[in-house]
Amino acid sequence: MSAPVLLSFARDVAVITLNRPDRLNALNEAMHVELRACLDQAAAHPGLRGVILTGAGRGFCAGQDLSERAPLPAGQKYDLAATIRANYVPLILKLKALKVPLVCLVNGVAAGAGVSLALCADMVIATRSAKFVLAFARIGLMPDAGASWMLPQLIGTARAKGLAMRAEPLGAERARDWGLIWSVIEDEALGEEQTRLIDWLASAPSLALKSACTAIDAAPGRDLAAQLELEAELQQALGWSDDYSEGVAAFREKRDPAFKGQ
Ligand code: T3D
Repeated sequence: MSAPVLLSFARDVAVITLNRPDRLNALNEAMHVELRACLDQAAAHPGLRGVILTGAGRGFCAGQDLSERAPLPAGQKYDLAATIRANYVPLILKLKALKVPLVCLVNGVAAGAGVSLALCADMVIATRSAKFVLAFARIGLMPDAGASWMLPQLIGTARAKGLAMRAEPLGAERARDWGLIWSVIEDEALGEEQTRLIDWLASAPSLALKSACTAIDAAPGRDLAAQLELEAELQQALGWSDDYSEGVAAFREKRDPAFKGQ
């Protein structure tokens, strides 16, 4: 039996692949454990430059594996707060705590918590045939795993509520046009795009990219003065980085910079 999550490294970029294609990579208990372990392993990789999260097969992730939610004997109910706290909360927080850029390559349908997973990324790129389905209402639930927090910030409350209430698929192109994701690629270009992303992340100033994303993510909860202070602090750390020295030197010497992510 193959592992439910695959981890590989290329040029110090971690590629994490959800790997239960026959279930559209729906998240079961084993997959949660493995995914968290892969994220820990990636985070501990010396000189890590970025993380790419994608799925095997025709789906990205269909959210919670509903075969783990079969009806219980009369009088018994699942405690979803317990399963959310045990699995989804640590997963989302781990994804958001990465110190390098996280790019999600959505290779097919993302549904339920699969949408939340994708939206944790600093950049989301989807194939043209991919779609985003807030399927929760179809089974009598509401968006979780951070979706109710991320969606309104990305696309506004009217669209967030519409997607949550109607649970209709949102195609990749409309998702891009609404500002939910960064870009759309042709389905056939998936492999090429992954290689391009690895090359980009491996040569980018990863500290600077992540700091930009950290500041942008923090903005909604702050006033301008607090945001200016956060920018100053993050920029101070970047000013002390080797990448900044290299960037300025390369500019002055009229050459391409060779960033090391340090
Ligand atoms: O429970 C808690 O701890 C609370 C946390 C909840 C978080 C959540 O994510 S709740 C939402 C759970 N997810 C869903 O409700 C989505 C269910 N899936 C679908 O609605 C559809 O499968 C899709 C819209 C994603 C894709 O549709 P389609 O027509 O392209 O594919 P399909 O034929 O429905 O699925 C293909 C196979 O994958 C199929 O198996 P089969 O018939 O070939 O043996 C299907 O049963 C399986 N599959 C798809 N999604 C799931 C799944 N199996 C288990 N769990 C799934 N979520």
